Amino acid sequence: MKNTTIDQVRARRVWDSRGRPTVEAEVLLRDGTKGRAIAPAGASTGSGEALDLRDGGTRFGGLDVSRACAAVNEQISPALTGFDISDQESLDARLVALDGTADRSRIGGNALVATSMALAHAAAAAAGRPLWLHLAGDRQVRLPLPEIQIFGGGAHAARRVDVQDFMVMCPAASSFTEALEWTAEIYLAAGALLKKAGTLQGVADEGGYWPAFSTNEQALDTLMQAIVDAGFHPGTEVGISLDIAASEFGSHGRYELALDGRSLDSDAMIEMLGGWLANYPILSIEDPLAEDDPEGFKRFCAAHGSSCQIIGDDFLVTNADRVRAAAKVQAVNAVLIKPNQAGTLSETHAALVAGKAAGFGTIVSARSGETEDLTIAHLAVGWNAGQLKVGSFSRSERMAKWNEVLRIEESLGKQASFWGWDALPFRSAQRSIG
Ligand code: 2PG
Ligand code: MG
Repeated sequence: MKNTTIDQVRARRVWDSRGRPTVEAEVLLRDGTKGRAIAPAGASTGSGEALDLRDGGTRFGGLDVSRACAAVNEQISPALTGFDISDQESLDARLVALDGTADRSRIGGNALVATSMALAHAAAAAAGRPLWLHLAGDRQVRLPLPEIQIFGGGAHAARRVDVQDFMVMCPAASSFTEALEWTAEIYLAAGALLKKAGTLQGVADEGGYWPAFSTNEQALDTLMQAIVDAGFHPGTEVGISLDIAASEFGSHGRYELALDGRSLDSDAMIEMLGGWLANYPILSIEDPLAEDDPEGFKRFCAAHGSSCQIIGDDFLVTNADRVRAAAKVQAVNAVLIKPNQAGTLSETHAALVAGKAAGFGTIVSARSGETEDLTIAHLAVGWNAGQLKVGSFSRSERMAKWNEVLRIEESLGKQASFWGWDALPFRSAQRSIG
């Protein structure tokens, strides 16, 4: 008989994809079973996110995590030792109570999320199953539709262009494997176009090409050309997905587009984006307005929600209450799901469930600061989220996640099925929520 009681939780400092310190937590059970996970970190963060605990001062730009690691070793470990690993929700509730703050600033969102994910890994290991299967249980799951960055801008590329993520989605692919194959061709074609133009300058934080463009529209045109050059039909086979991350350049109803010197109010911003939606096959648009502009979100969603996925990221910060409130007033039709915005996996799952209950698209997402940690690949499949956003198609902290989903797809054999178009909320006629 296995002893699945928690013996110890310990933390160590490791380093993320931007070379910054982050927290790795390791959960040890009495029978020797282990679970391990690493906290990611955002750059374009919503003001309502769980706060990371960082040391401040001058060392590593103030980003060291010795206090967060100490919190795991000295506070979290004694609080969880002696409890059985099987009930994630009650263990997460203990973590939330131990922190005791609304913004998770005492123990730190980084300490909490690393621990919470490590608990899930330990539980799966104790059950002798991969994490995705442990989470799915008997429920049928489908492989997620990936949205994959081709150009990285905004806060991930020194604001070289205003828009943060220029991505593609391949909903007409027949499998997750095929969606990656199509994306690989498009990524290659985009690189060739930049090389020809003499503007190939390496990659941004999430592995997308550095956006050496003189307007945001030029980036869109180049993306269109890359899709065509790779041999695909824009719109029917491959669509564009944008993360505007508008909170980064907008507040109090004003939006300052640095690249072309435009200053827009909320309505002008909606009009500009509406023009893009009319001219390009954009299937999905994230944070089109700033987090403090709920009325703008509502107007945008009323105008475009029947033909485009409209995602709340900074606007909803993976918070179930905010998701329900947004659903009530139809401010978005999709929610981005980031575990470290919420703090624990149970709260993250609650936000996803609230999204599904509202008929929203649900997209499990990485952060711009990532590591080799694979947890989100398992969450996207095991929770049957429908979509997965990991960054681009280069850099191993990104490819590790895509590759993990490939392994899961292979392990499902003939039972593997791909969300494809059904993942998108405006295609709800064909969409089965589950
Ligand atoms: C986002 C993410 C990923 P960050 O805004 O969706 O692209 O960026 O982790 O910096 O918040
Ligand atoms: Mg975002």
